[in-house]
Amino acid sequence: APAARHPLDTIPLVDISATGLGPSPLQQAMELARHHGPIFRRRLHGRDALFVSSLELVAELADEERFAKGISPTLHSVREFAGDGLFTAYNDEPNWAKAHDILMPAFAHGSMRTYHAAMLRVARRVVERWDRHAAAGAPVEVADDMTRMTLDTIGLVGFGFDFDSFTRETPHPFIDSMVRCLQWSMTSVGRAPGGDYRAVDEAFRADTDYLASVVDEVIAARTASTSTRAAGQRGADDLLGLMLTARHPADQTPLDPANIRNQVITFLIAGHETTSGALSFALYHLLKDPLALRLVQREVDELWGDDPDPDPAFEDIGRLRFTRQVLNEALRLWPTAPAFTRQPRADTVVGGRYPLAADQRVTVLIPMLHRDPAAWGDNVELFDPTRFTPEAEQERSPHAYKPFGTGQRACIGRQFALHEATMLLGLLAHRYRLVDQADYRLRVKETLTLKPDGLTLTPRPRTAAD
Ligand code: MNH
Repeated sequence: APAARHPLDTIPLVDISATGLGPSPLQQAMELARHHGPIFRRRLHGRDALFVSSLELVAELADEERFAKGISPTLHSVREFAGDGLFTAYNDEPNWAKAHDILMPAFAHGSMRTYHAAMLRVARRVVERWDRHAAAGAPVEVADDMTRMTLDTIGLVGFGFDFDSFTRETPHPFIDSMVRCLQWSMTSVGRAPGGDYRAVDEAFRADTDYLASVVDEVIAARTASTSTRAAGQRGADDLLGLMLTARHPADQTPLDPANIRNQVITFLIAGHETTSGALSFALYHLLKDPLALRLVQREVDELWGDDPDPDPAFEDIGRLRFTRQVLNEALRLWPTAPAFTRQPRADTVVGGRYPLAADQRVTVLIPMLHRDPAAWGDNVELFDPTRFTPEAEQERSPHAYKPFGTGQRACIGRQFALHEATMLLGLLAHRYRLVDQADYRLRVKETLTLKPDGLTLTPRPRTAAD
């Protein structure tokens, strides 16, 4: 009798052990998807991972009755420094639901209003810095400045802690350590058997220790000041305030200290790294697409006229519809958290023919979903913000666009990121022309998240003519 077939045998299998993961595992997986189609298995040193990238399959995986978030080996390795924080918690760990319920109010729409002033204050730090570069005719390092901005924003808004990134020559040391930790996680699944990783692991431990010391500093700054803080000063109801004092409605217990530290590190990372990349890609596209920049400028000019130092109101940001479309489209082409993983709740079949066991994780390659012609037409590489007009969105499947993940475990910070990013993009476009002095060619750098590598531009003050 013929040998029994493995249930996944009908799915293409690609063994990449000879080449390894390389510096860009996500872009490597995108290439594999282009060659092998919307579902394939990747084998690396005997370990297999299953990837999908079509609207048809993702629409099934998004069904919360049949699937839930899965923790991939990569995400599992992030637990080395983020533990059972919201992003990396297993669905059935009690601390996930507890922290989710406690922290949710900080992300309700009404809360964004209370963050607006601090977000604006940090956005103005970017403007000050870019003014100095504009006066000197010097280019800015886009991703570095966006990281300064988003780190200072989550620090101030979430934790009342000022990382003060704009008075530093180089980004806060938290950034370098964090990037190395993310890189350690990204490459950990690619380890060759028998390799010697002792030095790498030792360096990693030093970085996780340093991240933990920053967490201690952030918490200590709050607990030391609580007794002396004037009544009514902000703090009690921000993220850290909720973490330290709020009790779970179900059992009236607060978060335990170990979990609080995991949440602080989670929010310091998740709260800035991907937003920084999203802004950097949006600026890349505005640099390369004068018409899009012109349309953003028309929109902000309508609101703020030619006042060089406008005072955007909270409500203004929701009115920046085209600016928001630019961000949406930037996140279509390069979703900066480029993959999420799903796991069946029970044995099932997807695509009408691929059987999946309940323990079989499936990773969605979001940039390929965002390039599926079934959802996006024939010209998928074209940057076109009009893909996100309300009419166009109405006609598209809700599963065609997933830069913030899906379901119960989707991004909690989406409105936070979009408010912060739309405001900054609007302010920058209002004030500057963008000069592509380096004739930049896009290279996408991967550190688990995505950034345009080495992007620089020279901001110039706008004149009456532009
Ligand atoms: Mn965010 C989960 C993308 C900004 C905090 N975020 C996710 C997921 C994606 C994602 C994708 C789901 C991952 C998965 O299913 O495994 N997040 C983004 C992007 C941006 C972003 C593209 C910016 C652009 N995220 C933010 C901000 C914050 C934040 C800002 C906080 C202020 N995100 C989170 C947290 C989770 C998450 C926390 C985990 C939520 C949960 O599982 O309960």
